[in-house]
Amino acid sequence: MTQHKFTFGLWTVGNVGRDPFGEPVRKTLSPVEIVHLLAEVGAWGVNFHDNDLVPIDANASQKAQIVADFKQALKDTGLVVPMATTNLFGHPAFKDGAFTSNDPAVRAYALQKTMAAMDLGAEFGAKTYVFWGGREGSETDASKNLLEGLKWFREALNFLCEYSNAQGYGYRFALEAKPNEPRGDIFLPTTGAMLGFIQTLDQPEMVGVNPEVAHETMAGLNFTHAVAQALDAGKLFHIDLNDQNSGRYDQDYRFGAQNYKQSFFLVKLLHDAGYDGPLHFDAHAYRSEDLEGVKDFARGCMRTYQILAEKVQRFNADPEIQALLAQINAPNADVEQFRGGYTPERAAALKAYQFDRQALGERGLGYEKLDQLTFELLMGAR
Ligand code: GCO
Ligand code: MN
Ligand code: MN
Ligand code: MN
Repeated sequence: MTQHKFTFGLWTVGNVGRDPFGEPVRKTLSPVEIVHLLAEVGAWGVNFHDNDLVPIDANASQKAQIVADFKQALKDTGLVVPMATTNLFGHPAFKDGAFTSNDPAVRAYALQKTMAAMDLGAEFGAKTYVFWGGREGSETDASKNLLEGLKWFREALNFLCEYSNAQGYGYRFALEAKPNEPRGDIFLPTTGAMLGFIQTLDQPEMVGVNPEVAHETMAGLNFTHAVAQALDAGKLFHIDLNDQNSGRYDQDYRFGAQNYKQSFFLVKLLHDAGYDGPLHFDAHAYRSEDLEGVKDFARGCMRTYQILAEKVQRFNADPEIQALLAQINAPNADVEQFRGGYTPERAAALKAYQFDRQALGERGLGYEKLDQLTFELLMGAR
């Protein structure tokens, strides 16, 4: 298991199955119990929001005890804490946002709470700090000056980058987009929107993205394409894996539970690009499950990833598939002269060249065959 850096949040395997229509179906596990559960199923690391570990109303001595117990559990199991984050959505104070709340006191409190949560994460050696703005958004745009909201969010991130550097924490920030839920509309709703926004920050090199399968899928987008753009920009700092059907509520299914083929293309992209950061499962067990079912859920996420990673190796080594790909991507000596950057000579030669448009349009591409071979490989039929 440890060849992949599989991680879970305290809030994922610790999910008690509460939903808008029903009460918890599972007992609350302590952070220490969760660390032991994750060690038992073979995970590499554990992540947390400040208040997953230390309740929002804990006093100093309670906090010290919780931190000491958690450190001991990590020591006993060998689990690491690669990522930390802030709960800026649970408390009613954040009902209209945190860094983008219209209330300047809420914005200041969000900054204070995040600095304290960064201190906590750093104590455990976390190097990635995630920002998921679950409440940064609106139901009615009558309530918001959207340009002010973006400005406030930018100011907060600039402030916190400086804070991280001043403390010597060495954090890299990872911004996580989501289109909606819990707000009607969340600001910067897609990974692409985040990538654009990052370039407007004071220290863009410190800030990347934490894309999540479910979030792009909820927006009806192709998640793998979003991850490709993040990789291309050198901004894939972290990733949240789960599964989701388009057009539904935020389902947080076990990785690969619904869309096997798309999950395969995602694993293939990560593998082929050499991504070696944490693989974080931001999902939870079905509400039908007890504690054993939670372990089945966690093992299932990791095993599915490994099975798909093995399928990627088969795909990359499959002679028929590779021959087809080689044919699809065959070089064309006639147009080789047009590749590369602009020169006046190249532009003039290209303008004068005669293309056989008819032949270009008639050429069959073989994607049907390629797709069927992919399906058969995934189904174990080849
Ligand atoms: C969600 C989000 C969260 C964040 C988490 C870490 O849909 O609720 O994905 O789980 O990932 O808050 O920032
Ligand atoms: Mn999510
Ligand atoms: Mn969710
Ligand atoms: Mn997430």
